[in-house]
Amino acid sequence: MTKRDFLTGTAALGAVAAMPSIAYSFSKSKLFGLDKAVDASGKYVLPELPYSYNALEPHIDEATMKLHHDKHHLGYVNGLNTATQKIREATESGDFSTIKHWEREMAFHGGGHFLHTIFWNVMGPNQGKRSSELDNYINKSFGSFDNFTKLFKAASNSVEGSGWGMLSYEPVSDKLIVMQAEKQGNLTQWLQIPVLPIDVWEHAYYLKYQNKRADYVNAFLNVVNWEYVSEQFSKILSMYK
Ligand code: MN3
Repeated sequence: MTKRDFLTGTAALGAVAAMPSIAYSFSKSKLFGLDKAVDASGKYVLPELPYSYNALEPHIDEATMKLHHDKHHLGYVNGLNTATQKIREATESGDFSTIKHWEREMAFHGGGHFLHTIFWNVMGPNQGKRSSELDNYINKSFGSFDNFTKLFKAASNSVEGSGWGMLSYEPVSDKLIVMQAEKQGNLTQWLQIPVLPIDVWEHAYYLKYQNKRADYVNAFLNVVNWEYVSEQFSKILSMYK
């Protein structure tokens, strides 16, 4: 193992610490398109949208998608690469005086990069159908799909400030849960695996919906690609069974 390999591995372990469920469990799979979020050298890269910028019209508008993907998401990719590089430099030099800052930066931008990659992929111009497997888990976890959407909307609508609503798999109880995440990860729970995240930062909806987040959350639920989400959920379950 070369020094560079070792240090790259160290940085990767740091990313695992920041977002363990995503970075670790998904690293060997093509779940949610996350294999396109990093290149062969280990550098984080902005994946292309899996559809055109206007494919989600009229629910999510083209201008928002361009800004959100090309500017905001790219910012998280760049921030994560910078943080990773700074942590590598600190590891090489033994000077950890700024490590608290860069660990926060890595968690924030890593959360942003990985969650946005999932977010683009769980939406699409075609909605398909939920699998019976996913429906079974929704029913055993929430009672019904209607109950799930009510909870998902209430949780997403009430995220304080910038953040995410999240349908997640919780392997300890083998159930689905809905959580909020402030910013890109605060308030989340280790070991939960995202299944359906919704970005509720204002940049995700303000151009079209202004302060009406609830309208945007409703619109998001119109563009969820349930067939794709069902397939990813099945892969997640297969990791644990
Ligand atoms: Mn966003």
